[in-house]
Amino acid sequence: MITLLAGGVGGARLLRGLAAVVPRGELTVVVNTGDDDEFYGLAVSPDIDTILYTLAGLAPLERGWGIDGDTFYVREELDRLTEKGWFALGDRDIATHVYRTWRLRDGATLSRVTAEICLARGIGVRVLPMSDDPIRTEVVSDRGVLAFQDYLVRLRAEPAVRSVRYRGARKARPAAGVIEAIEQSSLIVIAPSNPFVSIGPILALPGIRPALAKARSRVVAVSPLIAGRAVKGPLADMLGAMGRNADVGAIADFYRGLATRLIVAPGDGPRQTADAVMEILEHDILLLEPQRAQALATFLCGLAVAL
Ligand code: FO1
Repeated sequence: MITLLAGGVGGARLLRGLAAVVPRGELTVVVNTGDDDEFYGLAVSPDIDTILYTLAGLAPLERGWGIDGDTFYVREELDRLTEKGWFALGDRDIATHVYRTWRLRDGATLSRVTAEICLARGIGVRVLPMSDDPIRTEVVSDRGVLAFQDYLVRLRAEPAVRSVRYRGARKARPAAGVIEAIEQSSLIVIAPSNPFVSIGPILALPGIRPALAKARSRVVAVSPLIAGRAVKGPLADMLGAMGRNADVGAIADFYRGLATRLIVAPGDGPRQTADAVMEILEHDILLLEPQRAQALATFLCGLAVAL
């Protein structure tokens, strides 16, 4: 069994590669729900939907989120009824949000609704929300405390980030199966997602850090930075605003004690002597093309067997 801890687009790209090489029923993904929000009264779980659409072959390869070729007629009509929206919900994407909102209102858990969507869309990977309790990632910035999508999408990640917090995480519990997946997997992979806003919410859940620390010899992280730049998203700026260097050292520091291996891009390995706790491995980690994601997935499977 391999378990991937993932956020949005970066995690989905690696997952596409893993789903192609890991036998059906042997792959679990634990997904960040700190980005979840409500738009037009609908429950939207962007990272879960990015993962589901990617696994269902519906996601646009480059953009990563939403449904490829989707139309926006509902949104256009809504903009005539209320103030112009800033979060682009496509017509086919809205069907997911209608279904999720409807089932949650019936009392189903987010895990249950996610499993129903996987079944309906023929997805063989086990997709677990990190928690069924509400957790919201908030960005403390020079523009005040911002809800995550407000910061990332409406303000285009322009505010300077001082810190990130996870409202509700302390009293939340990991969803059923999450701790067991970490305990039972021969390899746990931390996806090349933003550590602060995509992986951080998962680590903030009670029980997750101790479970990873105990399993750390089987935990490998994939760097979300290549040559000091994020492949996608605001990570490099975030690190700068927090007074950190945007380099693999910052990533190694973030996961120290939780992972014992860090995969970095060729040439990004540290010059100084190997880190006593974290083994740095070099491999192609630019995963836009599916075959490159598959090559990294094959390398990770090799690690799983070797461990
Ligand atoms: N990201 C944007 O930059 N602009 C959008 O309008 C937008 C809409 C959207 C709708 C559904 C969805 O599942 C994701 C969406 N995203 C959009 C991406 C989303 O903000 C990020 O992918 C995650 O929250 C971060 O991983």
